[in-house]
Amino acid sequence: MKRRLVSTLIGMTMVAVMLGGCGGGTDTTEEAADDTAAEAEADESGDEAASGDLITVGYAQVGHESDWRTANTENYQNTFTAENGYELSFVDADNDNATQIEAVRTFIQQELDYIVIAPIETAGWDTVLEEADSAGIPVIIADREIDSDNYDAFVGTDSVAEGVTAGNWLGEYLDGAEANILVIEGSVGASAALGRTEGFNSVADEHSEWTILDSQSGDFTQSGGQEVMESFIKSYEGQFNVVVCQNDNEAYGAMDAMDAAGITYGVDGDVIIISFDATHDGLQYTLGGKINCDVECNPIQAEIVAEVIQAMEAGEEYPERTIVEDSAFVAPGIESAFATEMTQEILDGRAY
Ligand code: GZL
Repeated sequence: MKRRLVSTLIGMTMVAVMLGGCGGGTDTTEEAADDTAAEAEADESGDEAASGDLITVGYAQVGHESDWRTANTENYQNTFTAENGYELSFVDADNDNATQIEAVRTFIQQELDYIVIAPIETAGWDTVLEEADSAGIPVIIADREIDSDNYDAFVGTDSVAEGVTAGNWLGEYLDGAEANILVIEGSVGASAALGRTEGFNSVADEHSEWTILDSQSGDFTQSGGQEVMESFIKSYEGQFNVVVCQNDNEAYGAMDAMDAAGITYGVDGDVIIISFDATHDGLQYTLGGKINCDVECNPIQAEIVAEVIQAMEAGEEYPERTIVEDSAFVAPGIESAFATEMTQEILDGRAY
């Protein structure tokens, strides 16, 4: 981690508890999809004087693959507004690494004040981060981690801890019973997928009565989850009793595939479903007993990124790493030391 500006809180890792700040409901997927990498969106006002007063921020977003991503995008677009003092250049990289790196290069050419990156993959960032460093533009890595340390701050969640939570809950729920597990992983090379796999497997290694039959990427999408689950059913029907989906959209696809095959799941079914993200619809399924456990990954991170930028602007100390706190939820009737029993009140109070 480089020290570009005033010294940071050395080695400081903040844990932030975000009270959901984004509105709910509207799907910005179409809007996000319109922002192709070829044209980083900038303020159309063209008013140099006005934009000169605004802090220019480039956000290179993963894509629009999931409900979580939509909530994260909406949070940034609701936070980095002109009335809040920002000019946001938002690029939806559509889950393509080269497109995302091109977007960052565009931000550098535009000499933006700050660059925020939600990296699709952990690898491949050294060169473009060196270019941002040479251009004197601070870089904040958000949501997911990267292999390089050539950036100024990180704001995101702890995916390894999320995987450990899922494993600990399963151990508590099974209480020694056998588990034959299928895993629908997230996008290949994404730290969110790598971390959840590492965390869950670290617990699975402690359970000799557990077998992970197969693990394949569903790319964090509903169609990917359905395709992988259909393939798993062909290979393992009747052999599995747990499906771990590394995000809610994959879980929806897996449920569709199991419905089509007449396989029951959830608290009253033959198959336990564990999911990640705890988005609104995921928690709706959890409340309905279709998802047994949904481990939260909080997408409401833009306000924290804005606080880091404000500290940089003021030449003040800022945290090198801020881990956004997560929780976990289980279906009604399940008692757990690792997760909260879902209620309608909790669902109604969620910001995403
Ligand atoms: C997690 C985030 C993941 C979500 C998915 O931090 O990067 O990407 O779990 C999203 O829903 O697609």
